[in-house]
Amino acid sequence: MHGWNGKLLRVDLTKGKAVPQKYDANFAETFLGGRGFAAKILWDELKPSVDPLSPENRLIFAAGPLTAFPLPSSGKLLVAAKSPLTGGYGDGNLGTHATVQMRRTGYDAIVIQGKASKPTILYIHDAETEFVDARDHWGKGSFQTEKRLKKEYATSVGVVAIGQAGENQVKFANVVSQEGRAGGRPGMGAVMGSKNLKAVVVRGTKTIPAEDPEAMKTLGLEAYREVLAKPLYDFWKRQGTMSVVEWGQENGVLPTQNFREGVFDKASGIGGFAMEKIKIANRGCPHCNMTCGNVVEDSEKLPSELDYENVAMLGSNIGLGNLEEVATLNRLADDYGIDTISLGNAIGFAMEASEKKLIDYKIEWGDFEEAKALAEDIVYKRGLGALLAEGVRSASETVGGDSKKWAMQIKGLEVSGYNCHTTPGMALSYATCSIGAHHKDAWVISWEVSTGRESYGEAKVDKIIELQRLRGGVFECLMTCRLPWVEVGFGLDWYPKFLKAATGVDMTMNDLFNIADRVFTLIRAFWVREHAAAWSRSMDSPPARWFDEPVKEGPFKGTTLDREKYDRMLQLYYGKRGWDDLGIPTKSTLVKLGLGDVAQELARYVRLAS
Ligand code: PTT
Ligand code: SF4
Repeated sequence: MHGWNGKLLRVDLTKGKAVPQKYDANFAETFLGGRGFAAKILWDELKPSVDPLSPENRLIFAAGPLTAFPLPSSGKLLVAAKSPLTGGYGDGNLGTHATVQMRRTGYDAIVIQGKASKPTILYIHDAETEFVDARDHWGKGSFQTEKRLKKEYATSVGVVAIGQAGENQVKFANVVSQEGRAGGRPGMGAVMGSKNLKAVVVRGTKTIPAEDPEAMKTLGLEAYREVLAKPLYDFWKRQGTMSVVEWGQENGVLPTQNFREGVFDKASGIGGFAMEKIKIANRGCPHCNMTCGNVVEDSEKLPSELDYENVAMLGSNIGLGNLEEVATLNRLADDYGIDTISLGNAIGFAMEASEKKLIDYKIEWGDFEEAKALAEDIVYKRGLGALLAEGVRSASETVGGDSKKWAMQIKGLEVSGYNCHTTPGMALSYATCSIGAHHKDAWVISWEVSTGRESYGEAKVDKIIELQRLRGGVFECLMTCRLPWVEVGFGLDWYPKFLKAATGVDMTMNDLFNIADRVFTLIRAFWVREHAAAWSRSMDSPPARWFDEPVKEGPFKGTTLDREKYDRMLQLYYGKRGWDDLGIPTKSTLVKLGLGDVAQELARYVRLAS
């Protein structure tokens, strides 16, 4: 096999054992890599209802067949597990040298089970794996951990680590690398912490085998040149994702005060142009020539790397209009290893609950010092922080009142940075995303805003499915960054060519879409199996706030989503996906996608329509 190394590393932390496991070309071509591999392994190996924080859960780091080749933005790593926040499939994607090093060891993925008896670091160097005592690192932030490990092993090693939030098993702790890359929103850091695994350090010296190394080289050079020549390149390098703040404000979708508004009166103070004034460096992921990490100096004079989501959720969503202060919250989140999106939701939820006097705790919109203190309480699970560390769905059950309506989550995952009072397509995209309310699978909102936000029609449903195939499928399985395509218009036609040069396998875009559908449907089956007893259409329902409480400010004042129209749109979506009225894949859909064995297993838990 070429392109794929054809090998995974299986690690059992309880036994202190690591063994290589081969996989064949059929597995590779059926599931491709990254998310495809993770979904298949989790489906096959986890008994339903297994506690996500128990040793039985699998923590998977996976690359794809294009990862780490000298191709645009190929330095991405998927981290996946059953989520402790949602009880369903969970994953995230981060740019890190660890993925490059892992591929050079000869492994395409590391699958970790069990629990170490004491804090441990996994050190993988080529064919060797060592289990290193990490008691010295426990209790430290992810930045310090990575710095020390690089000093101990070599500056060239790749490191992924958890901070204190992962150690304390905060349900939305994530995994961090390179002091500013973080992934695994639905609690992948908590799963790592539950296994007593502080960090994975990787060093590889092998060459990743390509089917046609010459073609790979030529294609890579041409592709990098094309990225550089794109008209949008210069502005992208200046602002990266930060320009979305101004765009969100203009279009009334910037999450503000726990998503009750879509405009923020201090938006210009936290946008891309404000960021440019305090930018001190640009950082990024390996193999990327359009790096987008905007490093600024925060209010404590320390570097912090900003992206749109971080700023929207820790800025406008909590009423904070000072970018240096937002940057401090963001830097702390990276160091603690906690997801900024869920953190911004949790703090916004607390601010609203405090305002409505539903909790005996005082925290006002925009109060930076209180927000910082609460963030720390969440990480260390103190007082109100302990409640919020379970996520807003769980917190709303204790807080009571009408807080369930404005606990901004779907399937337990907090909503990412777009207010959807006026954008039904984005609401449906959140509702049907494979991990809960995240924009990664289908960021349909920009298309929706420019083509007619008021529509609940078929064209929108088709667009969502097309994006889910591309973003949630092709990119998450090939495991390269999607932003060259999304942000500067790098052509999609490059990817089958890259795949052919890397693996020798000819796949058209349609073949890739077929794999994407297989993986997406398998993940859906995983969710249904886990939640079989309680499964209903309400699993795919956005928060009540967007239907029941009109926005009071901005260009769309007085607007809400329409429940009946949303429901019809959801039905249309189910039909196009080949799912039944409850959103469960039918037997024929599963069989058509080569998932006949999944159909048999799923039928043990729910009634499958034929
Ligand atoms: C992603 C989510 C996002 S989406 C952002 S900013 W974005 C937040 N980033 C966080 C962060 O930073 N620190 C932190 N403590 N928590 C954070 N939570 C949020 O997590 C990221 C980029 C970005 S920036 C995006 S959109 C793209 N995402 C890609 C993807 O998902 N797949 C893919 N093939 N390519 C992608 N390219 C882009 O990568 P999750 P990164 Mg991220 C610091 O993690 O769980 O997937 O959620 O990894 O290396 O920082 O790159 O406006
Ligand atoms: Fe990383 Fe940004 Fe480059 Fe994507 S575009 S690989 S997120 S630096």
